[in-house]
Amino acid sequence: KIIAQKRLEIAAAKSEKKQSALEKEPFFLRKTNSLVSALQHTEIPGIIAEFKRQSPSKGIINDQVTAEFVTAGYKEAGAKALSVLTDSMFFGGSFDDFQRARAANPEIPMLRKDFMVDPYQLFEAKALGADVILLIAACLSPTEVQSLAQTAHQLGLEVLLEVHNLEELNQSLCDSIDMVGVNNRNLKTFTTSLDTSLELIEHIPEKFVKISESGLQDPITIFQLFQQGYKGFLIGETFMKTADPAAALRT
Ligand code: IGP
Repeated sequence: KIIAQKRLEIAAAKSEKKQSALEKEPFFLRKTNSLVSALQHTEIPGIIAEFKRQSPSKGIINDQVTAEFVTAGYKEAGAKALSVLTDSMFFGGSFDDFQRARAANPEIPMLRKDFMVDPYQLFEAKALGADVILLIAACLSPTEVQSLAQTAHQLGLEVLLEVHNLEELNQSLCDSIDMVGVNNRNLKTFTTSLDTSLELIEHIPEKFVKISESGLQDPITIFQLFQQGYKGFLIGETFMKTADPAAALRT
């Protein structure tokens, strides 16, 4: 359902703005900030703090705060990177949120969080000022993963491959991936289990930076996963459900 919706959105976007027009936007040639470098040799868990207004599982999480306020606060509180949703239909995100967050934080790696299914979206990501894009193994064939990852690299974007299980990992992992994100949220039931991260880590080759995603709430768990080899921790709801998300990161 999500993918069908994306295809419609992309077709509309393409007729409004050609790829060649995206290439002329001011941010398109900007030098990106590397998330791999920010996480690779970190001696403390790297928090990737997410700006997420709503989700299919929780409905509205927070509609009282702006992207620039929250993300500037996240950075100030020590986040290593930011993730901003650009999907509007399911997550209430927007390009405007992303651009405001980028403008407020020029120097931090930023992930465009969306369902990427077409190379056009990679050009969009670059024009928005993104540094990293997400490829979700559950939504793409292994060939699509590979070709989108290659195009992303040609544009200077880093690639985070998201997997939920061993099958997705084994099928979709390829050399054009920079980082592997293990999503603890089961896409069918929406429940989260840290066992997913604990079980998959040993199957991810050394050279990929590893990130644990979703359902992370307490520092003890994060340190436990860090000891197992995860460098990055993608956290949205725990912060966003509070009135001051950045304050929640600080504590
Ligand atoms: C953040 P949480 O449970 O901390 O809010 O999760 C992030 O992992 C989650 O938003 C996410 C997501 C996604 C959202 C992971 N993969 C793909 C949209 C699309």
